[in-house]
Amino acid sequence: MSPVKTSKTNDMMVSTCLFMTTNPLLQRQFPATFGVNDQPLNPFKFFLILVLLTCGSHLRAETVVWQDNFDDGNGDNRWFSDFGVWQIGSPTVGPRTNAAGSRTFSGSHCATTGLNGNYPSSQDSRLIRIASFTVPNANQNPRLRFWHWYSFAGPAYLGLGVYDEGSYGSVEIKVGAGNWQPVSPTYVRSTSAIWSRPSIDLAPFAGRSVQIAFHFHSAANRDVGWYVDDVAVVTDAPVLNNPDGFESGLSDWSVESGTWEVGVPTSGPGDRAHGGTNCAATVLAGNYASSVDSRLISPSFTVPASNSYPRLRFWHWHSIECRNGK
Ligand SMILES: [Ca+2]
Ligand SMILES: [Ca+2]
Repeated sequence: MSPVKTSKTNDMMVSTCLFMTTNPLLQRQFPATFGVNDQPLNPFKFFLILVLLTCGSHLRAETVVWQDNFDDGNGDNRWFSDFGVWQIGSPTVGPRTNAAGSRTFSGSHCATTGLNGNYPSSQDSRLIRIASFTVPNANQNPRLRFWHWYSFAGPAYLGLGVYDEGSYGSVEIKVGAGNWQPVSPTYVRSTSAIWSRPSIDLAPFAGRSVQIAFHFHSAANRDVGWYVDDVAVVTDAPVLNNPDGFESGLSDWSVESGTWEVGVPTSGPGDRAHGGTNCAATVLAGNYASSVDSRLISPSFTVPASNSYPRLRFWHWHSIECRNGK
């Protein structure tokens, strides 16, 4: 039931120093992903999927189509909950307080499955943005971005070797009067008690009038739940800074399912980054949680021609506990 589920001696940090080549020939375009997987009951798994990059400027490429930080106190006029649970306001439980003393990502308000305590059992409810919007053209790279923090209860044992499904959440989209469909991973367990920022590609819905929702589900067990803030639809091609030492923050990188954050580390390799003051880490201040599985995902970039020897280089430090503590 604790919102913080840290365990073991776990940490990983990446302070990148990414090479650059400038061959203009376009080869392939795809994101680099940095993954961490720690599941105590499974064999140790840790992987990095590393690819290549071209040059980029030190910018974040975001033109905001619309955004909502919930801080004006009128969020209930823009969002509604189809079957309860969701609230917009100033939480008294959940994430640790920010610099302004609020348990939000920004300002004093966010949306959550419970401002003052754990969510109830056996719920299924969406937080729905009332206004529909037309998704920009695919060549504008439309994407949904938001900050969230979650701690969902795991399955409950029902006896005779049977467990219920536990709690989870996902982002959904509805085209016109169609059915809701998921556009995010299914979020389970926790973000390791940190706020993280996904990026959800909306290009498949370009030109369509859509609504978005945050869909929450609980079974028997309860927990503090899901907190969402700074929801935005943005356009413009994501920029990969090269090299990226994360001194400008997350920039156009995104986090798949929590745990990864960018900033000044206060735990890990001598409590500092390899270069500058910032790095990317599986929790900047302390251990990552149990049973998380999440990628730190780069902006898309174009891989230079093979005759220019494109390669990815980075500095990293890791301390990852695997099965049986080995
Ligand atoms: Ca806010
Ligand atoms: Ca750095």
